[in-house]
Order: sequence, then structure tokens, then C-alpha cells
Amino acid sequence: MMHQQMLDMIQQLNDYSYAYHVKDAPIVPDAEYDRIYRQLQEIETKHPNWIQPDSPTQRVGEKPDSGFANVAHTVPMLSLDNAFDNESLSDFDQRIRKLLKVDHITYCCEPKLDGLAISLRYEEGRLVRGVTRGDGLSGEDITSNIKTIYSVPMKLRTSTPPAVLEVRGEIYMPKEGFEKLNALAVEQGEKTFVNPRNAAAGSLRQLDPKITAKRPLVMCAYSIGYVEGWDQPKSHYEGLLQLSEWGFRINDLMAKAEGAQGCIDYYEMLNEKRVDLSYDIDGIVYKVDQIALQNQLGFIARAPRWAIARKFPAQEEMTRVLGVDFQVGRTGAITPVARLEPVFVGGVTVSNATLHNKDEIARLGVKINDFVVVHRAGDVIPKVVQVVLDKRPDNATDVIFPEACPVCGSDLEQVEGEAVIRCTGGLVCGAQLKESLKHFVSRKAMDIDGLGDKLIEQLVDQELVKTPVDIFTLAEKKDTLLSMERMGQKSVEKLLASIEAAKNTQFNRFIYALGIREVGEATARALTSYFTELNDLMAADQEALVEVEDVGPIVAQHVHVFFEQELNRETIKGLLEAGVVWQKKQQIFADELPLSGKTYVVTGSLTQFSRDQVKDKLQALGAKVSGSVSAKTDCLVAGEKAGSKLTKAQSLDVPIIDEEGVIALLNQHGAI
Ligand code: I6G
Repeated sequence: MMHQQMLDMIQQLNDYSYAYHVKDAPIVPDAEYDRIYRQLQEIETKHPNWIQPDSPTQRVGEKPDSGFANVAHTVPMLSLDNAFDNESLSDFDQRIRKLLKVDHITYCCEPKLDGLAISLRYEEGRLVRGVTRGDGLSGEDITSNIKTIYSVPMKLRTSTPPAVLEVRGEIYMPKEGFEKLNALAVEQGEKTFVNPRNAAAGSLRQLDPKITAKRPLVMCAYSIGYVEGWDQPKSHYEGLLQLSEWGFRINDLMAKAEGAQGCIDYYEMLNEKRVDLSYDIDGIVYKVDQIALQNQLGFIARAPRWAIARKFPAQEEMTRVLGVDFQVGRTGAITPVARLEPVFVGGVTVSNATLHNKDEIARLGVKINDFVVVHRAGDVIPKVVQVVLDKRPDNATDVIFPEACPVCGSDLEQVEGEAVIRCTGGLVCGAQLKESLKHFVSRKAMDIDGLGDKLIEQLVDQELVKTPVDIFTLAEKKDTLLSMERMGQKSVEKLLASIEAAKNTQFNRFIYALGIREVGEATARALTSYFTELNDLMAADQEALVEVEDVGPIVAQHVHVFFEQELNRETIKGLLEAGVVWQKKQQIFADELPLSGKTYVVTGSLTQFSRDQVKDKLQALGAKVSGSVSAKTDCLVAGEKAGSKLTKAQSLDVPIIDEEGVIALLNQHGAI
């Protein structure tokens, strides 16, 4: 093996790693990377004197001898002023325009990642040091840990690097990695982290880089801190593009905005996307884009005058647990829910938060009257994430999990290996029946308008509805309906009309409506495009079911067990006898359809059709509709305000069509 060949392998591995960790666009399967990595390891074992500092094998080194040394920053790492509303943002813009005596400013906007700030020093293009922010003037030298993060370039991707470059950025843990890390900790009986930020901080503080290397950390660059031997571009935006060219990850939502209004529009846009992002953000950083103007503005105290952080409402707050209720869900799962002293968190007032299950109560060690940290992000159900033990009052009392179903009194069961405890009552349990019916009539299922939660609860409580079939015989009980609370002639007629209309449904909606465990909308679609006949689906054994795309053994088992139950078979028969029908797809072999073998993703808002309608129609033409963009996506349908999926499709060169384009496509194939 020639020395040069080894250098080529390093280059190749670093290119693959850059594509995967920085560009989110892998160019080879993991196995291929691993194969070359192992070859490289072998060569390095044979020729230790050939080892290069930028070899990927050098990312994980030994523990630093004497902990983390304190190092002064070449240029202080500043903090940022905060703005909590649009008004202070406009004041900021006005202040700057006045100081600069101009009437318009272009800003560079970036999401403010919820992680830890870091400064990386490169000399002649090689990473020499990574230092935490510390107190802003000096921080800890955590180079050995920083090197384990694949999105940190060991060497800049240029043959003419600046003599010295200090890059500032944020190290964070994406949400998915955080969930996996915590799941593993639970499995191994270890302590979990409260949020991704704490997990990132805890991971960087590890003295052993081998541990840090196992943590899914990412680094995203946000500015150039110091440079020698290179003329900086004229704008912050261009500076970041240069960092991207040199191999750093920069945020793909970074954008320029014009004036205060542009900044406010960017805030609105990002606030909407916030919950769908793969990482936590706590705000937006706005910077005057022109470096010359930044220099004119300078600093006050320890913050630049040319930047401001607009904060989002906090997603975590402290409050007190007043009590714990036990709710019974559609599948009988008993969920403990903490009743809270109302608290404003994530933009709304929250008075209930989930405690998930019995194990979670034990893990948190929560007691009634405890002070707890509540987390609420987007529309996700608020959850208790931590007990504030320092504030535990004397009257804190244990939470007692019920011995029997709190609604119907049936026995509870816990499947081995599962955390969930379930009521065994099935549809005999009023709570399960109510939840099943709510699901059955919901928009993506049978779509029965006018049959809201309150009405379902009344119908079940008055024993007018005992199974989903009874919904279709409500027309015979019109007088009883009329005698019910808030049910006038008009609303009863409207309800009966929508029940009648709902009889005409689609096979996938019908299967989804049945509420089979773990069969969501997408799985129902997959099952019904594979088994086009209900009888075939009902008769399928597990072996046949796992043939369906995205159906694994667990889902297959749930489906098989569901259709085996006599009660479920009777309900299905009853629904069909009551007149539920769907149009049978013509028996066309799947691979003969015009969009067979193609994968589509639909995103953004559409005006003429709903996203679901477009998905249905694409599927009817044989396409597979996926929820996320990858290199395997054949086409992205992007409506208005399409966000990260659009950016990702652009970066992967996935063909993109707009609403007009998809309508033309559907028309061309006679789907509309
Ligand atoms: O803490 C920070 C996060 C993100 C920053 C920052 C940033 O830009 C996107 N920018 C500056 C200038 C500072 N802190 C001081």
C-alpha cells in the first residue's frame, strides 16, 4: 500500500463524512464508509508513522492529562441583547438607523440554536483548539471532545486557508439523538437528561472523549471571531457562505431580511416552523449584515450594538402539581396526568401535563404538591420533565397508581417488556369506547362532521351508541337526538346528513378508522394499496402482512390479532351492512400505474386541494407518498410557505413542482 493511496482514502472518507454530517446528503451507504475506515485503520496499524492529524481515526483520542485547561479567547465571546416582542425589535432597528444616519438596514437572520457556544481555532487550515464560551473572556479547552464531532472539520476544505481563523458556533444535540440517548439511559437504568441542551452540555463536559464520541452532537457555525491572513467579505452573510465552503455546517434557514418588518416576518415564519425543526431553538439572532456598519456601531458593555436575539416564549417553566388523574385512552392505556397550578409556557396557559406511565412517575420521583418543570413545544402535549427537589414541600405525598380501571373497574394488564398498563375492558369500558368513537369519526378517518367529543360522550353515557355501527342507526333515534342538550332540528338534520354522506368512504380511511393499534394514516394507506380487498386483508397472516412496505412484525401482529377478534369482525360486518362502502380500485397491478415506483413528498399550503387530497390522488396513480425528503425522493410538491423540506429538496437536487404543477400532473393522468 502506497502512502499516497492512504492519503486518498483519508480524503475520500472526509468527503463522505462532510456530505453526511454537514450537507445532510450522504453519497455512499454507511457500510461503504465503514469498509474504507477499517482498511485505513489496518494501514495505520502497520505504519503508525504515516498517521495524519486529519485522519478520521484521530477524532477519538485519549483523556487530557489534567482535565480541561483554561484558555483566554483571542477576541472575547460576547453575549447578545434580548428582545421579547416586536416592539423592542423595531426599537432596535430605529436605534441603529439613527446612529448610522440611514433609513434602511439589511439584516442577516439566523435561528438561535439551544446549545453551547464554542470557539474553534484553525492554524494554516488545521484545527488546533476548541474552547467553550466560559465567562466570555476565557473558557475551557475541550479540543479532545470537539474533535469527536464529525461536523467539525479537522482541516479546512481549501488549499489556501487563512493563517489563523477562529470560528464561533453552537454545539447542540438534535431532538432525535436526544430521544434515543435518553431511551438508552432508561433501558440501562441510568439518569436521563432533561432537555437536549443539558445533554449537549453534559456530553461536552465528559473527561473521556470516547464517551463524547458516542453522543450525537452537531456543530453549526454562526460567525468568524478572528482571522489573520485573509480579507473578510463585506457582509456577515457572505462570511457564513465562505465558512460553508470551508467545510462548516451553517444553518440552512439563514436569510437576509429588509428592515424591522422583514425581521418580524422572519420571526413569524420561524415561529411556525419551530416545532417541526429537528433541533431546539430559543430565538432568532438578527445582525446588521454589512461588516462596515457593524464596525461603525461597535459594542456596549459585553454585547455588540449591531445584533439582537429575539426570544421565543420559554418552553419550560416551573409550577406545582396539585394532583394526578388517570385517563384511559382508545387502546385502554392508562395515562397518569398531572393537574397543575396554571402556568404560562410555550405561549399558552397549561393546567395539565402528561406523566406518560407508571415507570415515568417512578423515574421522575414525582409526588403530589411537588414543584416540577413543565415542557411544552408547539402543539405537543405538555409533559413534566423534572422534579425540583430543592423545593419539595413537607406535604408532598406519593402518587398511587390505580389497581383497577378507574372508569370501568376492569382488571389492568401490563405486557412484559412494555411500560404501558392497560384496561382489559375493551369496548365495554366507556372511556375506550368514547376514544375509539372519537377516532372513528375524526377528519382523517370517517370524517363525520357534527359528531364532536361532547356529543359522543353524551351518546355513550346515555347508551345510545355502544359500537361504531350504532352511529349509522342514529337516524332511527331522531327524537332522542332532538331531546339532547344543544341539539336543535337543524343540527340533528345536519348530523344525520353527514353520517349518511360518510357511508361513502375510501378503503384506507375505513381501515384507519378501525383504530388498530399502531396503524396510523400512512400504514392504513400502505395496507390498502397492497391488499385491495378487505377480505384479503382480514385473512392475511403475519407473514403476508410484513410484505407490505413499512409494516414490521409488531404492526403485522397488531393487524392480525385485530382481525382475528370476533367482536371486531362483527363490527366490520355491521358497518358494511349499515351501508358503508368504498369504491373498489380497478384491479391494476401496482407496477402498471403511471406513478408506480415513484416517491412523492407533499409540503407547504395548497389552495385548491388539501394536502391529504393530493396525497390520495398521487397514491391512486401508484406513487408512494413519504413524509420526509431524502435522496430517494423523486419529486417534492411544494405549496406556499414550504419550509425545511423545500430547502432539503433543493440541496439534494430533487425535482420540485408547485401546486399548479401537481394539478397538471394529476390532470394529465385523469386523476382530477
Ligand atoms: O450566542 C449566539 C448564538 C448565535 C451568538 C450569536 C449567534 O449568531 C447566530 N452571534 C453573536 C454575535 C453572539 N452570540 C455574540
